Amino acid sequence: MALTTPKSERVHISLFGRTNAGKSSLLNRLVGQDVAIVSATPGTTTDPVQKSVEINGLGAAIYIDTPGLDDSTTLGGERMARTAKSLDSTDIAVVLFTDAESKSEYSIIDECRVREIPVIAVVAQIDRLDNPSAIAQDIELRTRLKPVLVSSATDEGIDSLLAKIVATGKSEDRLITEGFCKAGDKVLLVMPQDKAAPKGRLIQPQVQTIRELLDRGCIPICCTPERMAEALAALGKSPDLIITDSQAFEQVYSLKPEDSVLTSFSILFARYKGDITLFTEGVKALKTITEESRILIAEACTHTPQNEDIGRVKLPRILRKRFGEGLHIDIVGGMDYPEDLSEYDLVIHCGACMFNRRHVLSRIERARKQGVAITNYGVILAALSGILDRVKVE
Ligand SMILES: Nc1nc2c(ncn2[C@@H]2O[C@H](COP(=O)(O)OP(=O)(O)OP(=O)(O)O)[C@@H](O)[C@H]2O)c(=O)[nH]1
Ligand SMILES: [Mg+2]
Repeated sequence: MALTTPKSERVHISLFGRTNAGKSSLLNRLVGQDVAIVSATPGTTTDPVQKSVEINGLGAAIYIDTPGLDDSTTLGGERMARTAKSLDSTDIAVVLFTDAESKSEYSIIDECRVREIPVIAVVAQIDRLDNPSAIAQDIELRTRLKPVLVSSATDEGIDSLLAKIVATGKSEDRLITEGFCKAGDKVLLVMPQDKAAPKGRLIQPQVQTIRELLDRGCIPICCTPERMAEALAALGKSPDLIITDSQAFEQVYSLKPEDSVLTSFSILFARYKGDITLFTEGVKALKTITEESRILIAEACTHTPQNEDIGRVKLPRILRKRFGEGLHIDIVGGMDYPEDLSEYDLVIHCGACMFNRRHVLSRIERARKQGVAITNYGVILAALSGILDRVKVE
């Protein structure tokens, strides 16, 4: 099972530090395998190395070994730009020190603080340092972080580091249905299985939601829109919560018992994967959009466009119909999300099933900093079809 956890659902743990700090050696010790090349030559790791793992007590994670920072360049240069890109999706940053004086480790920690990424400081290679405790004290004075002392040669401290990773990861845990239901609640999931649905399986958001409801002690009941009336009758009482696919919204809304709370998978996932407050705020930009406006549609993946592709076909069609054929719409895919968003009046991001939450938040933050409204597919489609005002959003 573990191998099938998508990368986007794995806790991203990145190792940062100067060249030769021992990042690749530490990665190998943490995963118990030689996955990264280790050598005494500084600059051995030139591209991030990733290793998916199952961490006891935390679950599915991915370690990312990054190219070493170089003190002469501090926060400049191409290496640093790549490191910053790694930070975009980092959930936990493990920063390796071998002394307390070099600047680049502190720069990384500062950057993590700006981005609100939890940091674990590590004094590495303690088997060959003169006074690792003194180094740790200095680092603690400067950063208020208590470093873990480790050696990849003797394995000292590796278990403490793992324990800290687990504790940090757990505190970052999020729920899809947080605040929408509690243990014992009956939750009706309305999931159309039409020809657009993949054969023989449920899509990831549905699977994840059902699993979470089971874990939370709720009672999930599934049906297609056609069987919703029967499902309600079989239940005997109103479900506490109904979660529907947006496609079936009108039908579900018309059948919904008055005392059931209603939401949609796309709202729950916009919240889980992004910032629902900013996304709902972002759709207000629709009020000021005109044919002269510029809109950016950003997709996480670079898939081959399909017929009824939401980002490339459906959304531009709806927007042009509403605001005029001359509406300027740029579409970018994968990592081509522009640094400068200031020319846009609205950014519409995809549901980001390929990205982890941190990555989406990095993109949201970029828009927010530049004063550009941002929303996502699910929220804008819900707004355009009048769903947004009729569901529980937060
Ligand atoms: N004695 C000792 N040597 C270590 C330890 N960790 C790493 N080394 C050695 O230090 C050198 C650099 O280790 P790497 O793990 O390649 O360092 P890195 O941070 O990945 O370096 P770059 O990829 O160049 O950025 C190698 O010769 C390792 O064998 C340690 O804990 N103890
Ligand atoms: Mg390396």
